[in-house]
Amino acid sequence: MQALEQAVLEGNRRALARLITLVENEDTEGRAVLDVLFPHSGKAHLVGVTGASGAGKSTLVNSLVKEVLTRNPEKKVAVIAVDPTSPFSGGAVLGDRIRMREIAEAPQVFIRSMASRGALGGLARATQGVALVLDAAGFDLILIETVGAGQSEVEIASLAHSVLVVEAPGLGDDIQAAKAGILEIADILVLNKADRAGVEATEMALHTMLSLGYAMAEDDEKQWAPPILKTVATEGEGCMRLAGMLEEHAIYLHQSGEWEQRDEKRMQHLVQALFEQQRSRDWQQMLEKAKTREILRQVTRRELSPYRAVERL
Ligand SMILES: Nc1nc2c(ncn2[C@@H]2O[C@H](COP(=O)(O)OP(=O)(O)OP(=O)(O)O)[C@@H](O)[C@H]2O)c(=O)[nH]1
Ligand SMILES: [Mg+2]
Repeated sequence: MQALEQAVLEGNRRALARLITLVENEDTEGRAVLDVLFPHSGKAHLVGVTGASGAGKSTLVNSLVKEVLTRNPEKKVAVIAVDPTSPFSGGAVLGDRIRMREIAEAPQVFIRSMASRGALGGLARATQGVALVLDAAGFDLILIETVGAGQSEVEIASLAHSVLVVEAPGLGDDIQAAKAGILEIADILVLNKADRAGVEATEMALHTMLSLGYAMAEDDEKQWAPPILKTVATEGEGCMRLAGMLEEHAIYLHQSGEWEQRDEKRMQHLVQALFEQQRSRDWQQMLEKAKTREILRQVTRRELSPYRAVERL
């Protein structure tokens, strides 16, 4: 075990991949290594990249990372591509690999795909664990790509310092009010596929929605106004500005004290998730199997309501 943590700290990629698998599987050995590595974490800039499926997130991550490395070849960058849609969508993971092939070969870049298993909460826990490992292993920038599907965007906001929301024209110019939720978590709005028809209309709609959001949240004295950046991810267009904007946001977070605030929230979120998981495990262990089965049967027979069943258990 000591060998594993040592190897990870020394930058051994195979050791890193192995540890990530252990953490993903919530293995006890992985946890023990994480205990030791944890004090080394806390330096990385965690960036969430979210948006509708097909908006161009992976392509954008590829171009953005290329740009970041051009600006600073020393930088160590990791990408976590989360696929919460389906446990069977090996295709999406493969697609990510293809979209990110240009950066995948760089020695200072590490890419990890994670498929969903079980509940969303489990995915968030695992993602946090993997991000902690990469942070402790010395990655300066960690990008977390996830499809914006309801719950997951709220979760990404709770585990990143900066959130990029990727939009594209044609996904409906009548961007419904329902979308306000995802705009709310954006620190930077990326309007990708700016080479497509209808960009202007989408840009106007986004501006309107953003200003509406601001009018409503005027009292919360937020000083960072999320900019809208147009990109053509396939050509790398606009990615230089995006890389610069991310650096600016990190500086803003440090100067305003928001970096610490977000970190605190993230740790609170993680500890709470782990606590709930543990409590549920303890509870399940305490239950007597035969009695539980009998109570469940009573619920199925409609003799007992589910609420009363929980009380009984
Ligand atoms: N025209 C144009 N096409 C783009 C642009 N960016 C990405 N695409 C294309 O859009 C398609 C989807 O891109 P992805 O990067 O896989 O999108 P994604 O958001 O990661 O998709 P999921 O991971 O499946 O949610 C691909 O065929 C890309 O080549 C762009 O700026 N302009
Ligand atoms: Mg993708």
